[in-house]
Amino acid sequence: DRERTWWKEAVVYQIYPKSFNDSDGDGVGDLQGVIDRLDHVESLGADVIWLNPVYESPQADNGYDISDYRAIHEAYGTMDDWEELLAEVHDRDMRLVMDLVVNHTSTDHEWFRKSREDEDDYRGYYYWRDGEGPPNNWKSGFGGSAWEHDEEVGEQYLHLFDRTQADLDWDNAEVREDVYEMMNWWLEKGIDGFRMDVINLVSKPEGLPDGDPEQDWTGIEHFANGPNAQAYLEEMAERTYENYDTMTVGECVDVDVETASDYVSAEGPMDMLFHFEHMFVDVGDRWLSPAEWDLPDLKAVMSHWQTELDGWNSLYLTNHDQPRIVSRFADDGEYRRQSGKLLATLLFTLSGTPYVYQGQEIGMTNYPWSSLDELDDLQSIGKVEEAMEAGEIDAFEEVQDIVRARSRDNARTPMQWDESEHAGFTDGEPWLAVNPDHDEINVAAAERDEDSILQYYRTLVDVRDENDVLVYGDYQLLIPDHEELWAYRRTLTTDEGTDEVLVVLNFDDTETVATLDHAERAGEVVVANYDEVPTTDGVLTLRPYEARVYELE
Ligand code: TEU
Repeated sequence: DRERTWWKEAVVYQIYPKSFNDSDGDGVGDLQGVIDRLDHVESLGADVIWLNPVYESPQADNGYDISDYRAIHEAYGTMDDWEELLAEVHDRDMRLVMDLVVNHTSTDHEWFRKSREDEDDYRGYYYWRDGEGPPNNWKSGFGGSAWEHDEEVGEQYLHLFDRTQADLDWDNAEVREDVYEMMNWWLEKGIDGFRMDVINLVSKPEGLPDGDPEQDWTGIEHFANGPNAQAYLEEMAERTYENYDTMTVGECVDVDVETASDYVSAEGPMDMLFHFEHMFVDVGDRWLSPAEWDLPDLKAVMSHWQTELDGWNSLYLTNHDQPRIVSRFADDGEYRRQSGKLLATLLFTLSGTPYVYQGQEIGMTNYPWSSLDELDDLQSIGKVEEAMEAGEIDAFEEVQDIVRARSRDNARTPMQWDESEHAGFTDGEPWLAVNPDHDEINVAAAERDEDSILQYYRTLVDVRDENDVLVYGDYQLLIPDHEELWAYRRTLTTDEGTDEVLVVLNFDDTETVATLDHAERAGEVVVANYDEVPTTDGVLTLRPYEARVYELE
């Protein structure tokens, strides 16, 4: 599907407002803080900003628990601040994509309050079931049962996430109508699209049947991609964003490439989606069970989506729910700089739209968490507490390494702007600890260093702009079984002829030699993360975490 479209050629920068920049010293990021830093986003060459939720919320899940879809969370500012942000983004010829969280609302939302009082039939807006015990064995993604008993109502309601995030019943047409009306209210304000939170969970099967108890997220085989998911998404698209020039990206938990193709094919209801298959290569069968990953597995998973998806790919290696990539997929010590550039090269030379999460462009690293009360993330806390309650562990220390490796809080430590006390994020007390390595890893230091990861991101954005083969070209994986090297060819044939590039990435901390097809045709170096790239005679010797992109002659 090579039709030229702005969102296929865009680079998206994701901003988690709570941790991006605090303008009023309350220790929490805000909209004016985002406005103050738009020059940084623009200097990267980003075309689109995806802004995580800024709506009114009790902040149990940092804004994914919405209590008013048409108001701005007070700590983030006012609707006037939001209008100013939109205007500033558009003045820079950038676009603003808002986060849409409609699988569930906060239990503080007016709809939920009315459903508890059973006012005007709002009871049917959520999944209320009577009886003492949970009606099925479904689990919350944050640990524990997916059912919460409400003493006052004498019934229980479904929550696939936190107990303060009640699942909306999308089989109720009034729910869908209210959601579409809200979406059109935002579209009329001039937003440029939506990132749609767990949007493939909105349809639950009749009877809410028990799930396989062996699944960590018990019930997921039923509530993911449910019977009406495709139909509701198509109805939503038709009734809302398809009537505007928008970009939509749906977060789809537990989706495979076949199901994904229904959601994002040219006739599908979404432009692209976030899948999770590459986010599970280092995850065991439970959140707390670590698993070693190997490069052939990561290559196989991501290559499968490059070649088998009938539709457009999103390209992401991290976000506000994932750990920092130099810590997870490469080296955040001696080879942090080379690693950050290696992973950026992968992100910008695959087929799809690249998403850069705040801090990724300066190679931010995971935080050395050492106790549960340092954490904010409901998922990390919930999973550890669940294991303690089940008697599987006695103390945090037993799972400290896996929490350090996996906690969503790794991505939520404040953005590191400079080497000052709180990394230039706030003049107050930051809501979450600032990474101690901010004295070296920060935007100001990166700006002063022509060889920084930040400068390399800027180069990659330009390289992608100048080479359509990187956007629209076919993808062919080479040497699939190589344990250390990831090599692939991109090919684009147009009326003007055929462009081919060869990408070779060394995911190891040692020098790695390989012979591979087409290397004998390697010509000009398009971009590389080491200086003095030797010419090849078909044999490539790559230094630790070395990345090279060659034109093929
Ligand atoms: O995340 C959905 C979700 O399942 C992830 O939290 C997933 O569990 C994690 O990425 C893998 O460990 C979305 C939002 O991105 C997340 O921030 C919210 O907490 C969640 O939905 C509920 O709205």
